[in-house]
Amino acid sequence: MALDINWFPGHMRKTLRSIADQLSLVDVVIETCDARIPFSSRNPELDSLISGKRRLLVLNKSDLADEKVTAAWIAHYKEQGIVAVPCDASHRKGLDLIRKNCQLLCADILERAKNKGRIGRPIRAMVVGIPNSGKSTLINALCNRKVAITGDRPGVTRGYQWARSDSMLELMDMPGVLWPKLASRRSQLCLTITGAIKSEVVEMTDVASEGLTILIDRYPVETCERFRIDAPGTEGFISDPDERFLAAAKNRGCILSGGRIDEERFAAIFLDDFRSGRVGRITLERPDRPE
Ligand SMILES: Nc1nc2c(ncn2[C@@H]2O[C@H](COP(=O)(O)OP(=O)(O)OP(=O)(O)O)[C@@H](O)[C@H]2O)c(=O)[nH]1
Ligand SMILES: [Mg+2]
Repeated sequence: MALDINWFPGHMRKTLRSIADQLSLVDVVIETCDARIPFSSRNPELDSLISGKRRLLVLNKSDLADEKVTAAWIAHYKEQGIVAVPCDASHRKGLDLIRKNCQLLCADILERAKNKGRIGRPIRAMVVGIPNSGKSTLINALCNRKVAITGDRPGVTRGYQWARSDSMLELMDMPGVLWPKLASRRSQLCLTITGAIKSEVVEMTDVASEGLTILIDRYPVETCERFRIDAPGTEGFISDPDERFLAAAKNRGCILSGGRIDEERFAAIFLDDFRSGRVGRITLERPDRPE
C-alpha cells in the first residue's frame, strides 16, 4: 500500500533534465543524502544519471544520526567502491574531508591541467540529492557566506546556480529531486518524517503514528522516554499502534476541551521532536537491515 501522495511535481522532472544537461560541465558530483536514512534518501534515478561521473557521497545531518551507524554505512559504501563522508553542514563539520576527497577524486584532472600550464584550476562540483538534504546549506558552508537560499522545508532551491567556494572549488547548487516510484511505504514514511516530502501532501497524523512505531522499533528506550510511554517488554506497553499514539498524545497534554485527544497537535510535536534531535541521535536504516 502506498501513501496517497504526489511527491513528484513537474519541476523535479525538469531538474533531472537540467542535471543531465549540466553534467558535462562538472568534474565531480557531490550527492547529499540524509544520514538518518541513507537507504531511502538516495535517489535511484539520480544514481543512474550520475553513474559515469566521479562522485562523493555526503551523509549530511550526521549530527542528528547515530554516530556508530553512520560509521557502518561509510564502511559499507567503501566496500562498494563509493567514497562517502559524514557531514554536519549546519555546524560546518566535515567540510575539510569533502574538500580533500574532491581533490583526491579529481587528482588526474588537476594533474593534466597542471601539465598544460593551468596551475590552480578549480574543481567544478555539482551538488545533487533529495529535497531538504542540506545541499544549499553545504554550499553556503563551503563558501563561508550565504550564496544560496536555505529553508527547513523541501523545495527551497528552484533553479541551478553556480557559487565559488575558494580558489580550489566551484559549486553548482541544484533543486532537490525525488523519483516517481518511491520504493516501499516504509521508505515513503522515512522521507516524510525526515522532511524530504512536503507535509502538506500527506495525512500527518497517520505519518506520525507510523513514525512513532518505527522509532519504537529502532530506538525503544529513547523514544518511550521522550513520549512518556511504557517500553516494549514492560507490563504497560501498549501493543496497538493507534492506542499507543493516543496515549502518547495524552501524556504530552494534547487534549481538546471535552476530553478528545488532539492528534494533529501531537503529530506536530512528534515530528518537531524527531527532526530537531530531541528524541536522540537516531538512524532509521542500517546497512545490514536497510528496510
Ligand atoms: N541538523 C542539521 N540540519 C541541517 C544540516 N544541513 C542542513 N540542515 C537544515 O536542513 C534544512 C534544509 O537545508 P537546505 O540546505 O535548504 O536543503 P536543500 O537540500 O538545499 O533543500 P532543497 O533546495 O529544498 O532541495 C535547513 O533547515 C537546514 O538548516 C545538517 O548537517 N544538520
Ligand atoms: Mg537548496
